Amino acid sequence: MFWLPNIQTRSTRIIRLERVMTMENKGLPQSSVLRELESRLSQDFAYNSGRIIGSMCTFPHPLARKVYTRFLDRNLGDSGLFPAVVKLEKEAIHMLGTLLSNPKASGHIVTGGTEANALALWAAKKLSKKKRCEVIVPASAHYSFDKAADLLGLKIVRVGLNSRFQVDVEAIKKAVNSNTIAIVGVAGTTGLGVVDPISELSEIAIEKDLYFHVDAAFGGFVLPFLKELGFDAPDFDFSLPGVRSITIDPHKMGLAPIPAGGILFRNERLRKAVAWNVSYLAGGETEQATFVGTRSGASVIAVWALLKHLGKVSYKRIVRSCMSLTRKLAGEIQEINGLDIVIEPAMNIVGIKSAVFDIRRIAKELRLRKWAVSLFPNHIRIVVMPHVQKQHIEQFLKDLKGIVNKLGG
Ligand code: 0PR
Repeated sequence: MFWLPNIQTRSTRIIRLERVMTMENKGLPQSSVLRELESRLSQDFAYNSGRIIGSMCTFPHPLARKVYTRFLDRNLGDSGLFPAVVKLEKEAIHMLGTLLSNPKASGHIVTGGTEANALALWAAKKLSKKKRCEVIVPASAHYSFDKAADLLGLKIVRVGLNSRFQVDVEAIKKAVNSNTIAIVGVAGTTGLGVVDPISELSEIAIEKDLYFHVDAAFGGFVLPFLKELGFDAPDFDFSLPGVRSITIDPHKMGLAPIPAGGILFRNERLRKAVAWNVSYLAGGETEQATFVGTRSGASVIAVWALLKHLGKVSYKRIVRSCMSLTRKLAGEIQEINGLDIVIEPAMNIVGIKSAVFDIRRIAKELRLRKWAVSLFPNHIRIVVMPHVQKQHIEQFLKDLKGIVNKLGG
């Protein structure tokens, strides 16, 4: 069932539902299409308002926007037509691999973390000789693993967390059985930005000869820089010998335009597990190792451009400023009567909980005040992305205090 609001244009003409829903016979002038889009889309949330504080995406960097629009016809689904883009993708993967302690990593810029995680499980399945395949994931793992398992005919086994919201290593060991093909660790959980004990999981994977995938969709562009900034950031990447693949998403903290996820395999052999030959395209024998066929070369070019332009120094500066606001936010929430943080933030994600108020009620009040937050079963998630500035955090805290006063009184 579709629902579209009636929109009052400048001439106060009401665009009727049927009119909006049908294709024009004689097309409308560009100017009126653009006017209508401006008017309708202005109703959405905008990153630059600072009101989107529960999302892992942000406004793409101006260079990425420029590059993306300039090269938006490039299609990596037909690599023979665009060998220069293929080369840029290899270079981008090489740069990401180097960031993740493995310049020899092989992989692709894909549609997002969902595709990246699914490709990792696909590789694990294809490399395994087992009939009934099980994959062990933390209870905190993103739902993309459930989607992938459904598609690939795998059984997902979710195991519990310890008091620091990391996966319980002993529970993982217990869950391993003869059907297990892979384990997953998360470096920056969706709900709280927690990093699982990746080095311990790496050891288990080696000992039991299991495929080990690390989901650093969010943390991949945070942890390497935190470490260099002197924060206490644990090892999570290819420096740990059991890690076979990593998800790292440029369209989250990498500031790239959507769609840009990243899947990196430890070596070319692993990537080849999901590669398909395509015989008939302009390049002659070509190969695809992604779920999608036709895919955005512009995304890849934008990621390459950002890695080259921002370099480690600028990404570090961005992470430092997000972290300083995160600490301010976390500190001040603890000062508000009846509210607390779930755990000291390991990255720029804060979980707000309450032992006094119904957290859903607080989230509802925040939404009424036009704050776009995410609501998890026991906490509100705030993600301090680069578009979130000090004044936004201050206004948010003011509103939060107002809500607590209202509900408390
Ligand atoms: N892995 C982790 C750890 C994630 O947090 C996410 C998504 C994914 C994988 C899947 O990534 P894609 O969404 O790129 O496929 N995390 C965000 C979330 O679920 C996705 C998101 C981003 C949602 C921006 C809303 C939003 O406004 O919260």
